[in-house]
Amino acid sequence: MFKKSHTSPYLVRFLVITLMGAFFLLQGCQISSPAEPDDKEHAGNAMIIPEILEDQSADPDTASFELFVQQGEMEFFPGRTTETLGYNGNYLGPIIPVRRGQEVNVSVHNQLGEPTTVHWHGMDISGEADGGPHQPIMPGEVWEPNFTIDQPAATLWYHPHLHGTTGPQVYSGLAGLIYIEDDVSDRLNLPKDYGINDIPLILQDRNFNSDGSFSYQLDRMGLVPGDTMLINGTVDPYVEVNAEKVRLRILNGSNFENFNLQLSDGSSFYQIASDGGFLESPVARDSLFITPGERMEVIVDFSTATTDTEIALMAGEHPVLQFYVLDSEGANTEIPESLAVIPEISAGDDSPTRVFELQSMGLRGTINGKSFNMNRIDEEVNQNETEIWIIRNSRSMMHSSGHPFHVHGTQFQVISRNGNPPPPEERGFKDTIHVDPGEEVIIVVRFNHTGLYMYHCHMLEHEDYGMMGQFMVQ
Ligand SMILES: [Cu+2]
Repeated sequence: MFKKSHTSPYLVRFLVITLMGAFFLLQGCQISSPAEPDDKEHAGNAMIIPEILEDQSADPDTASFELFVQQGEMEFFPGRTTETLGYNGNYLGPIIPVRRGQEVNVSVHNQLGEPTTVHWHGMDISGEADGGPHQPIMPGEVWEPNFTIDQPAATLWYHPHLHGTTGPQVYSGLAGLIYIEDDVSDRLNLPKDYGINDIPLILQDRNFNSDGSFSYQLDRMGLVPGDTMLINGTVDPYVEVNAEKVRLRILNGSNFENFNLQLSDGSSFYQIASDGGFLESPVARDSLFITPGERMEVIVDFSTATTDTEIALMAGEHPVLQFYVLDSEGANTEIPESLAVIPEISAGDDSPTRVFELQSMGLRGTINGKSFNMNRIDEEVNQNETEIWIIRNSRSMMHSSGHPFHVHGTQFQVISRNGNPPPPEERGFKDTIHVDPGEEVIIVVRFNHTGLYMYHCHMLEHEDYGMMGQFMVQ
């Protein structure tokens, strides 16, 4: 599925330039600039592409991974050191590659001086393996969940979920992606060349102090607005692409911030997947509104672009990722007319219905008027029973925040938004849904496993300050 031994054009170019350089140096020549026409000087920093975590199991039906939660250091700005946290590295974590049907075993080693958890966000999974606040990993301990992947190809993610410290731990760098592949994703002729035309984008806004350290400061409204965008842990990033279709797997990994993404030339692109996998067919988009916790996969068609094409990904008014188009064609991939068949989660007239009222004022948010209590089970749900959940964000003078509502342990479907059918991009599987003030979103949901799970606002400071509830599935 992932080509781990791929010889990239960059590697070839690097080797050629290195060999040429060695040759010229031996000749006593000075090299002023590389001879390669593509190798322009780019402003900014080459975007970091996360590693793919090695599956240590030889059996294709199982996958085994080792994650080390550790402290690290980054130089986001030259000459200034930032103390960070990361999985198997200094900042963020590797991509965990799994396949539908695989039994997955993970050993999570907590090498921090504080407890943490690892939550598999978007995974259809038992409560025990979910990695929520009830599965703390103490310093020096190892947590070994195992679970079977039984959901469609999708881009999920993992991050800490200890109650009260999720915000600061994620802010320091604890987050990573999970790629699920299956027969459907195998069959589609989509861009799949990891890091070349299938590129992850973990978007995070951050604030820094002048010494380079992170400035994790809540303002009076309880917000943590960041003035610097990191993509995959890179400040001011650029990425080189071939003149081909490029798939971007986008995660809003920010603690609090929503992003409005578009291309600098205003051109449209195609959304092919939402949180829980492929849409039935690609949806042409001019812009993407993406809220914390959400993932969207899009294809940008660079196949007619040239080396002169100037194009950037914008977040609002700000360019956040510069694309440089190389003088090479790349792979012949498609934006297929149909992507996947999405089985409908259908509810009956007698399906249990629950209402979740979201309210917040500054830092303090509640759901159904309640603040999180780990010793209280808020909802009891029957396994394999389809339910209707109504999520309301009541409008008032005092609070005007939208909230990303996230449900653990499942992928749900949207029935309606404000009484209307959901827009096409919200007709796939979802695990996180934005609800603006005054809005009502109705979802249909079913839990295939048992255990204790969370529902909460995915603005991490709202979550840490109690905008979360828990439900028991049995
Ligand atoms: Cu919120």
